[in-house]
Amino acid sequence: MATQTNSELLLDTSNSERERVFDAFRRWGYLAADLDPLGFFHPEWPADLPKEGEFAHEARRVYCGTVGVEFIHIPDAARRRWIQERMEGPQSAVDQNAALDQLIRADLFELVLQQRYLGTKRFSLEGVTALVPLVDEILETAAMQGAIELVLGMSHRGRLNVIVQVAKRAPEEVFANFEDVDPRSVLGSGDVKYHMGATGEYITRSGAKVHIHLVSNPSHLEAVDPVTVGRTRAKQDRTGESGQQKYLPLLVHGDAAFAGQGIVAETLNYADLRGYTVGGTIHVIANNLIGFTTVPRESHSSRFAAQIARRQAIPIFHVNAEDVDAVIRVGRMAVDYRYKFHSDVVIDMIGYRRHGHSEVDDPTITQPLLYKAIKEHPPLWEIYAEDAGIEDAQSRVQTIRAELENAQSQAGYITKKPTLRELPNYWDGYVGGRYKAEYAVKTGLTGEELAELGGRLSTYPADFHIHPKVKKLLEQRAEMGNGKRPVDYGMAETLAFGSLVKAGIPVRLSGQDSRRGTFNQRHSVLLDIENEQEYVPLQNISAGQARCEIYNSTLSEAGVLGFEYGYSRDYPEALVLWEAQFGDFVNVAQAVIDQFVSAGEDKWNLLSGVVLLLPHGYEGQGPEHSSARIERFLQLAARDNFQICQPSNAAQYFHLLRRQALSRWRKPLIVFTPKSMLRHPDAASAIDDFTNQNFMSVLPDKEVSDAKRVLLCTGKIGHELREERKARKDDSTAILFVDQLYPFPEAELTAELERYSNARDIMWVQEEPANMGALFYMLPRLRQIVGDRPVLSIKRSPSASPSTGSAKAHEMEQKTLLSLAFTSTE
Ligand SMILES: Cc1ncc(C[n+]2csc(CCOP(=O)(O)OP(=O)(O)O)c2C)c(N)n1
Ligand SMILES: [Mg+2]
Repeated sequence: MATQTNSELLLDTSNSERERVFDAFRRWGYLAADLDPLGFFHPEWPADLPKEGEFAHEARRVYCGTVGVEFIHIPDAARRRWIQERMEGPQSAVDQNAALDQLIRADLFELVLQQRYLGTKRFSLEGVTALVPLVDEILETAAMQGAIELVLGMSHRGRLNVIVQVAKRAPEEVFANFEDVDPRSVLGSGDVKYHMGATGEYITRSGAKVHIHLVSNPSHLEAVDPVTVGRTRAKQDRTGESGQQKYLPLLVHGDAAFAGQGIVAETLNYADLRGYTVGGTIHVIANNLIGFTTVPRESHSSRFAAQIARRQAIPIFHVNAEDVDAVIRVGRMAVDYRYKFHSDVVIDMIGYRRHGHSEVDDPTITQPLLYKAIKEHPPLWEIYAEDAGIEDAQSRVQTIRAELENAQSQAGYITKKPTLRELPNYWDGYVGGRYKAEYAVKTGLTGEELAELGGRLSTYPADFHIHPKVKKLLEQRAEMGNGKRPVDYGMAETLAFGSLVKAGIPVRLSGQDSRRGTFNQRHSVLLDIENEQEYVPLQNISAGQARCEIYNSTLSEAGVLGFEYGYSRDYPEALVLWEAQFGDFVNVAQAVIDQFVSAGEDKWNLLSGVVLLLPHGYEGQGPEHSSARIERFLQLAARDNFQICQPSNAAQYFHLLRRQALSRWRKPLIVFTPKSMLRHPDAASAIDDFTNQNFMSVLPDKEVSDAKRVLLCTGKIGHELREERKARKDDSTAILFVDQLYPFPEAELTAELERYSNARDIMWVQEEPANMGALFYMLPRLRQIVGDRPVLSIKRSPSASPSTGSAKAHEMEQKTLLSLAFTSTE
């Protein structure tokens, strides 16, 4: 009977009363479960649940005990049946001795920190210390399923405890961080101790090793989620078919953050998608029923913080954090479920928070009654020892305490601040830090290579029914490849990708509508118009080529960029790109940019070569389709933390992409990409430009050698300036494109400006308003280069919004800009 599904149950009229009653409990029992150790979160008894009767008692024991499971919303009957059998069948054994030791260790670790470093923030785990036996069980079960690494993303709560109890780092290392033994080594950089990543080795009871990788985490709650999943995916991809089995991601969330942060929904949403799946993530909400000073009724409209996960067809296990055996069994079930169905699982473990949000807060001001109850509540290990009938708990406490105190007294002798982290060896050979000339690489290809690639990239199987528009595009690309037609950006990009995968360098690009390309420019995946079969020329270049994967992403910026950043962290050999639909939407991913892309190396010494493709340019499409916010990236730029470029023609784009993949200098690359210029003849390049040059940070002006005026600019406006110059029959104005804004190409610019030592007017021209664009960044730098010559600027008036909404107003403004660039003298 227990193996029947609900739909079967509905059809089976002879079905017993028992099943009818059980079914009600399977559906609604979680609402009446006993989940809060302190009893503030009251069970609700839905009207449809019978209270009395033999079956009701039996069903109530299973579904309204200290575990409440939401699973009836899962449409797949096999999955529901699996959970039902595990819940209703015999319960597996728990090693209570081991669990007690873990609880004592977790509690005492916090206690020693509390006593020795009073008034320092540590974000104690006390109240949800069952997290330690839970993660322990997750590791034990995962190891049995074949896991070799747990990729763990978590925020502040209990992180230090997890580093010691789970990642098995020596407690003295964590204590040493409290001593702050070597502040000089991190002046102006580094991060607080409860954000640092850690690696370690967990050894299971049967002696198997599981590597622990705790991902470095910013304060921005949940921002680490997509990064952790992306990192896991990269590790899985490197491994091949058994990747999902070997690498298991675990995300530990706070209750308030899980309910409140949209990036959680973004990350859950791509769990089953081809480009993003990791075969299931385990989510644990370390639910202390509070977020700083905010209680659940102020924090989410739903009864449970986990509600957001209900839109997925995944189970949610609510469990009382003080029934440690139940917590352990739920952990076991969750991992088995993940491995069986390759699905995400949520464990909502409900406890409390022993102290204030951090240990310097007094929670009795905001939650006086709750904290009165907490004060009187014994630590979990005491309750557990008593329930389990383990009598030597006190002597275990003394032994463990002595051990920790000894470790603490050693901490001062650790003279170098521990990093708690080792780099995986696939990072060997890649470097960060400041740029050095020796990192330069040759990026051109021979004419034969280009012709061959061009051929491959513009052909498809003979029986493939191609769309007539795509056919035409491919015919044009074939002509571009053999020099009969100038090469446009779309072809330049595919040549760059094709040449890289041919050389064994994987390429992964994702973004909204990126397979076709927002501007109809990419067409990386060809579709047969009769059967929708796919053909990807980039995957059909040569036998031993690397993977080329181009995915349409979900409609997400932060979640997807976080994923790609994470991917780049564990795949330095690959070219990993995220494309914004329009560059304007990049600000939805601002937290990921600020916290990881820009600051990751500074804070954690972690490198990434992720590429951001951000369509940029003022083309009369309104305030949200004009600007990728060049100014924001320039403001973040320091100590060569990333590269900011705007390639002004197709060949420049080609060389830039290849440079990024081929150089051993691993830095994020921000590329402002074209829109209308994608097919503009002025931005197309001769095939020769793909052979005999590299990326140039400054494009010289080949037409004007003796100039009275030098216009400096970046991107589309430069081409418009050239047109304007032609229209004016002007032969005394030179136009220089600055294609690399950062690191600042001082030597190249100096050389170019020296060629025009007679020029009186040096002008920075931009289409962005005065408070945006590269103006604030370029002016002081240009002034330094030109010495006593004045540097002027042409730009739109300051504006609160990037552009006008009127296409006509835009055109008038643009005309004025172009005209002023040639006439203004002030
Ligand atoms: C995006 C973001 N907003 C606000 C904060 C400030 N903040 C830090 S912890 C916290 C409360 C978190 O509550 P919860 O998620 O329940 O975790 P807990 O501290 O209770 O474990 C807040 C608001 C932050 N770190 N990140
Ligand atoms: Mg909380």
